Amino acid sequence: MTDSKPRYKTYHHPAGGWGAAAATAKVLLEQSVVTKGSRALLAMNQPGGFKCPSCAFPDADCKKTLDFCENGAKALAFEATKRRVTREFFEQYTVSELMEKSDYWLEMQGRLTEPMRYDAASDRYVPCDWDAAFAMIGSHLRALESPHHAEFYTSGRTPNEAAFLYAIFIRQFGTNNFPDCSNMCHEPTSRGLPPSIGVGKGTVVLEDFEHAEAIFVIGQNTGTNSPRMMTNLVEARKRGVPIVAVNPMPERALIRFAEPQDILQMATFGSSPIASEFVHIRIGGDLALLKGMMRVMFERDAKGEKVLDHEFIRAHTVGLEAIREEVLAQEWKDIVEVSGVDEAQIRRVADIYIRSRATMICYGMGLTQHQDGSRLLQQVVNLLLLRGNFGKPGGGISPIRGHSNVQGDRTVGIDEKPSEEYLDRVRDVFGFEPPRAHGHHTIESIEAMHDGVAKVFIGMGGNFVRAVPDTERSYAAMRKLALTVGIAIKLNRGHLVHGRDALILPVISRSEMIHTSAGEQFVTIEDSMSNVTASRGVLKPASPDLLPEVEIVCRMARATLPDSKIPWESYIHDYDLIRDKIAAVYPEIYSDFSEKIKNPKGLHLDVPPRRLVWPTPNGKANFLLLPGLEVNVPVADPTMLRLATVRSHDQFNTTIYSYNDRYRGVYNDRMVLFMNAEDRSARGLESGSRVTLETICDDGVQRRVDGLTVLDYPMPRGAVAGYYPELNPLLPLGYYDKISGTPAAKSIPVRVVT
Ligand SMILES: Nc1nc2c(c(=O)[nH]1)N[C@H]1C(S)=C(S)[C@@H](COP(=O)(O)OP(=O)(O)OC[C@H]3O[C@@H](n4cnc5c(=O)[nH]c(N)nc54)[C@H](O)[C@@H]3O)O[C@H]1N2
Ligand SMILES: Nc1nc2c(c(=O)[nH]1)N[C@H]1C(S)=C(S)[C@@H](COP(=O)(O)OP(=O)(O)OC[C@H]3O[C@@H](n4cnc5c(=O)[nH]c(N)nc54)[C@H](O)[C@@H]3O)O[C@H]1N2
Ligand SMILES: [Mo]
Repeated sequence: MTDSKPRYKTYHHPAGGWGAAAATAKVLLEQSVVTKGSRALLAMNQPGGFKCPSCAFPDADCKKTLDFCENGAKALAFEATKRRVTREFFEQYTVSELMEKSDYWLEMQGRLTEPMRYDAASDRYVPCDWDAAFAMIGSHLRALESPHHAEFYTSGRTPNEAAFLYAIFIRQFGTNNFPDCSNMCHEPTSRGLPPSIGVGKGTVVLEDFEHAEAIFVIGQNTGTNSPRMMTNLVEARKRGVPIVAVNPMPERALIRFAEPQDILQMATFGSSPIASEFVHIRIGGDLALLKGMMRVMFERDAKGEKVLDHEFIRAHTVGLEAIREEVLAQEWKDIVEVSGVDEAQIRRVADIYIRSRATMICYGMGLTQHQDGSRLLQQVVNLLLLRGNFGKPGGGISPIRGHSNVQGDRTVGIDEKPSEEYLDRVRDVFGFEPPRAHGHHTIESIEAMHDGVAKVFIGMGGNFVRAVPDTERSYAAMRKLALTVGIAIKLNRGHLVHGRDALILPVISRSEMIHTSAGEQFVTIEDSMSNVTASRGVLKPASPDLLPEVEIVCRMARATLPDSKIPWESYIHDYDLIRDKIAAVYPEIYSDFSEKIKNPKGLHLDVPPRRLVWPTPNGKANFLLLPGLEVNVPVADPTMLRLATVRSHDQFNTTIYSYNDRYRGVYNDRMVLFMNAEDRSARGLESGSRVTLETICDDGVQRRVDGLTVLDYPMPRGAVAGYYPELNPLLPLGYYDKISGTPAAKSIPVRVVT
């Protein structure tokens, strides 16, 4: 913990600009990576370089020499740090002692350097060579009564080549248990969109920003979580394109932004206004807003105005009439109450949408992390279909993905519910019969651990126990396991909450070079807009004892499946051989992969709705109904507040870079609760009071977090926000979207107890 005192003050400057430049310089300095880091920064997101390990937003057209952003630089600095976690470090601390340290402290210890094994007698991690580590994994997995007793997690930084082979290895082992970070993130996109438009991905590409006539940014904190997208928003704004931001928090960068790469703007301390409409939505109020907008359209259509694209609707869609009837049955009074937005603004926003001939709707966790997240996204599609916003430049749906390769991992087989088509291809290409029964998503994997069914957990990246809901229960579930394996670059909580046996396996990171007997290798990454590009590290690995993720997968496979006919050893050395197999399993999108990836711009994976082709069972785009206005089960408790757990500006998921959240004016503190001043005084609280939050849930478990400082913040009434992962103990395991399994982390029903 930093020893400075907490400070709270309103941030008056634009987001980005000199503040961002200064923060970038500071973080590079602190991690002692100035020269090394600057060299790496020059190679980041450039042809021949590596892909930024931070977010999944695509790169601009390489026009700029320094196409990076503050948070990309932070992610890189924390990877390229000079600090090291060595065997001497592990000698110094027992695991119980390490458990007392904060996540921030663990992160600051630096890069892992060699494989370690848990020794129960001393309660310490001790060195263990790679062969012994793989042998331990193999013997645990082979000893299981059923392959379904193991859980194989993936976090979205893992590149395509490693993820593809991991999926093959695990299926040859015999299970589809693939809990994934996507299960907590954009799974509603992957599961909700296919019944609507036939694909579980976004339909826009970067150039669409140049053609859009209106852009909606719903439930996404762009300036912090996808800063490179700010460039596109600023450019669109300069063209006079209306941008509508829908958010319960007036996120600074969505209101005003100075572009760090625009030297003139920085020299003059200028900034561009971003949103032309800021819609201050209640938490979970988006469905009511969308229905309000649709209601305006149907009302005006009934008066004979040309607000619907009838030609598109007739040619491409099914189901309009049921939607029209249901939407017109919603009363304005209810729409206004549930959304928290007045009718005049809804009409204004609908008018912006109606006037635009090409609209993009971008969204993030503010839409996905609700109990009906998947079906909510289908309503976003409904709105887009009404004006034919597919298959034309500037129109479409744009999920802004999180991890840099989370979409790619899904594409190449990390999927607990794989399609029959994929399984048949795996059988034909690799010559074994893969399991057909669906496996566990993240929540189901924790339930299986809890019930004593799961015995082994392997984490390919990520920080599973910190990312998942119900912290205490999830810790207890992990501790029941026979073996936990953390494949990682940094020490994290997931290595300390472990099974009877436990391994930490350190890997070569995104920014570092991979050399094998066949020469230098590169990996590939798919961004949020389906572009696949090569990523080649430029730095020397943090330690000579690190392995690439591909090699770890292949050697786990060899140790577990000694009779496997798959040439795992060859894949360790030559990644083109892996890409040839990806092409064989996915010929429609990945044909000639090894050739096409030589193009510095990579390849774009086909997204059929862009061509007005709908791979749905009826071959049409479907208007789908979500009755009513609520996306969460209503709670009849007048003391209830809806809690959104969000990211600060200085964290990457469970990695805490600092205790500051500059744009929200919070310094040296993460245990805060953003609250509307009227909600605060209604509870008899002073600004700055310390409170406890308690979850409202009828499953008999008490969930509380103490020591939260209440901050006055322009939240809508009834809505509060605080930081993830500190508030994960409040999120019940059973509180999730049933279609996708995604925890409803943006709408936890809580009350204040003092
Ligand atoms: N620097 C940095 N970059 C990141 C990450 C990071 O942690 N740090 N994480 C990466 C990952 S994995 C992901 S998934 C993305 C996440 O990026 P975001 O989707 O931006 O994620 P969050 O910070 O969780 O916040 C989502 C936004 O939703 C708003 N919100 C909350 N409830 C509602 C609601 O009911 N309706 C609406 N309309 N809005 C709501 C919040 O106020 C917040 O602005 O970013 C990725 N990029
Ligand atoms: N309450 C609440 N919970 C949430 C969310 C929320 O908004 N609210 N958001 C959810 C979302 S969107 C997501 S995506 C999940 C994130 O869940 P995870 O993806 O599991 O978590 P991260 O914090 O991104 O994982 C960080 C760890 O990954 C390892 N790592 C980093 N780079 C690499 C690499 O190149 N290779 C390997 N093998 N390991 C690497 C590091 O050791 C680091 O400690 O959390 C979810 N949980
Ligand atoms: Mo995410």
